[in-house]
Amino acid sequence: MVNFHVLTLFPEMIIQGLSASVIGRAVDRGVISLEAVNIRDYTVNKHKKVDDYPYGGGAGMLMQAQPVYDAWKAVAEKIDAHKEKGKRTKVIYVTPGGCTFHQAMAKELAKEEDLIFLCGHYEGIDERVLEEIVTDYVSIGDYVLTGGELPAMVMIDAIARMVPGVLGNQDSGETESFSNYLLEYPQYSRPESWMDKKVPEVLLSGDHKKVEEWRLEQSLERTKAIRPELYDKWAKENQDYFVRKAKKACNLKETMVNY
Ligand code: 4GX
Repeated sequence: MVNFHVLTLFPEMIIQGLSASVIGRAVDRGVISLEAVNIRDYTVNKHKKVDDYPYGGGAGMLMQAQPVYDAWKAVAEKIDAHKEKGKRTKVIYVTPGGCTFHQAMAKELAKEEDLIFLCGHYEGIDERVLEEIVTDYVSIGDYVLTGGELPAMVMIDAIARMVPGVLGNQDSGETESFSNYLLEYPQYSRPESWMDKKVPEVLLSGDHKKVEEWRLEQSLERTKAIRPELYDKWAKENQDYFVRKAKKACNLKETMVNY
């Protein structure tokens, strides 16, 4: 169970974007919860303003500290009421200036009870409130978006599917790419022939061992070509695979020690 809390100027974007399909059903079933808090609701400005010019000049506007801090405070106090004392709830600031989000991070964060995401807009947020509340600075990759909502949704989706019960079926979320450093192998469904393209023979053979071998070979081939750094990582951790393969090629028994 993870309770996701999102501090944003566009709460409807978060709710809408995560209400469909797998995540939406998980929320309905109560396996995770999702709350989007409108930062604008917390401004003390009588015109509901939440942004202002950056000191020192420069293009664009900055989100001011006050509404962000008060929105966070409201959420943090609600969390503290139902949580054991002393445990600090992580506040993830979604920013291109953070470290890059990855699968292992998703898996770790799925163990938290509550997660607060802070979505910036315009040119970012006044540094002083970030220093006060943010625990983690995280980016989804090296490109610039118009706001933090999409990155927050991306991270929530990846984290949520690692929460037990979210994927409903037997799938533990562990079997795909990245859990084992390899890219996915190609997959085929009916019909057996489509536009004169046949399903690879081995998949129709019923030989499960052969199928697994073929899939691994396909994954390795793709990973080596497209993501050589992932391939190297896998190869380093699976040296025995290459030893076994070499022995097979020489018609040697697996149990033989050398050559
Ligand atoms: N991975 N953006 C945040 C506002 C902003 C501007 C400057 C902090 C500093 C992004 C990404 C991303 C666009 C979200 C700018 N925040 N976030 N937003 N890529 O591009 O995480």
